[in-house]
Amino acid sequence: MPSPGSLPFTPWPHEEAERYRREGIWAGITFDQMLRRSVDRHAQSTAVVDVDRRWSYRELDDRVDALASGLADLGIGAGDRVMVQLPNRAEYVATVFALFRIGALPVFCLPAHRSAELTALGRASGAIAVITAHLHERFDHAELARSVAEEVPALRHVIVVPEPERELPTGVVDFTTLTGEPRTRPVADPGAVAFLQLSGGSTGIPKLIPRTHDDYLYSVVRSNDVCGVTSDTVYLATLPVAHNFPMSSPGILGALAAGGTVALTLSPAPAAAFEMIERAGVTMTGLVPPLARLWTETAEKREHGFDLSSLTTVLVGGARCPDELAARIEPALGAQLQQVFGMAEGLVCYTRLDDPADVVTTTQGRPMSEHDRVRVVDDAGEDVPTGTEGHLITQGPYTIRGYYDNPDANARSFTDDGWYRTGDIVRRDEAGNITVCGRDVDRINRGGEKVSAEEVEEHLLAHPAVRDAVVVAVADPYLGERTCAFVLVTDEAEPPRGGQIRAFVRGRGLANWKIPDTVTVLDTFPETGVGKTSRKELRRLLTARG
Ligand code: OOB
Repeated sequence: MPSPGSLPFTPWPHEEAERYRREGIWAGITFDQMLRRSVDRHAQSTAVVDVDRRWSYRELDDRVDALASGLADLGIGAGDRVMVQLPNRAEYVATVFALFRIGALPVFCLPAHRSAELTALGRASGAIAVITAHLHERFDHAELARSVAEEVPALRHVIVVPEPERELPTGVVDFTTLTGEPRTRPVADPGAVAFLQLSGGSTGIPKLIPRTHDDYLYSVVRSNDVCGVTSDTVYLATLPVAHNFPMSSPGILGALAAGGTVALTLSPAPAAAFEMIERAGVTMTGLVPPLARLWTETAEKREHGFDLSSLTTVLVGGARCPDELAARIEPALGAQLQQVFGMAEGLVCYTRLDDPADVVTTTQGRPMSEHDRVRVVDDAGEDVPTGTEGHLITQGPYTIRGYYDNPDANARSFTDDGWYRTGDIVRRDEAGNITVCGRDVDRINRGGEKVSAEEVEEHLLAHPAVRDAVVVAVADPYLGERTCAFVLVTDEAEPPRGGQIRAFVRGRGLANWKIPDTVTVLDTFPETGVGKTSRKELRRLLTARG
């Protein structure tokens, strides 16, 4: 088992790291220390509210302590990786901080992940445990985790948050039995990796993102400044909370760092989320554009019957927010819009609270830190003039220098001198505001959830009758983009239909959002001049078919 210091990750160059420390950009504390500070200052304030619980900072801290001891008694310790697949409930917060307290690294999984993703994540991270809920949205996650553990020998512990009145399957650890007396523990190195986050749009081998306490806490504290987060903030985690956006932009970690309150909703639909806004006095939340549209349309009808007057700020990001929608959000929800353009690898841009309306509704903002370095370059890597589209590359105090244990991905995604290639095509104006125009990688952005064309193509090709497959994005009025697959099939008496191939892909245990929205069987693929399948041509073809 590698010690935290020997995890396969690429640190910042020594001199740069020294500067970040010297200038206090990296505060030199861990997430555990951050929580303890908030507990000291705000012991009686509400830290966490979910559908049926309300914990003060003191209660949260006690639960974290007890759970940390229970996890340690199982043999989980510093440097161990633990997959966390929990929905938006209070246990999520306790679990993540208990893992931080013992120096173990959460590996952030999403409730929508299924066997294909969890198995790949388990293997790539070398996780020794998985913590999941028993049932979520009628799906049995305990059974899923158990079957994944059979495939991944290193996964020794399956820990499950039970459901009232439901028996847990055998062979799993009941989360509620993990408890023990508080202990004195060594403090982790703030420069060490705190957790592994999943990159949007990974290939079959997931790209894991190692974030250190120092770098991530900086991104959280900067986000708090830019978004005006204080101890009065009540942040509602509407999106699946393991995503980088609701976690840290400014997210639940921002609220906890400031001594504010984290509210969690299991469902992002207006009925559940609006109820929570009224009940917890939510002041801030983060939404992807399709949800922002749903909330806006619901609020515009003025029939929902909830009091949303506590809401002051709505962050929208994860995918391009259409200008037309951006202009409707403030009047409908009575809260200021902040666009956020970020990535789990690091860089986060925000529109500012005092920006003019046209900047807020038509751009995705500018980098949150003066220490972020961004360049917009052409195909040859030369900087393009202001206002011209180009590839966005970036570097800075909270943008990673390499993926976890993945030299191939590093060679593709980072320049030789350590700039992260975001894959985004952008335009920058005189004031530095960035507008996202497109992307140069085969990634579909399905309403904020990323789909790697290559990953889905691999699953399609596993079908015995599929000889070739191409997955492309097609514009969708609600999601922004949806996923369309084109396949060539072998000569058979009864070739499979698109629907059957979709069912096959689903059966391989893929998260729902990655199942192609349509699968079209073609006789041949259109070809480019050099005989290579042209994704552009396929996209045009599908669009022409309507
Ligand atoms: C967020 O993080 P990821 O890692 O799931 O996805 C990053 C990618 C970006 O490279 C870009 O392609 C796209 O998502 N994206 C946007 C966007 N925000 C993200 N594209 C257009 N407009 C936007 N506003 O998605 C993420 C991480 C932190 C905060 C917010 C979002």
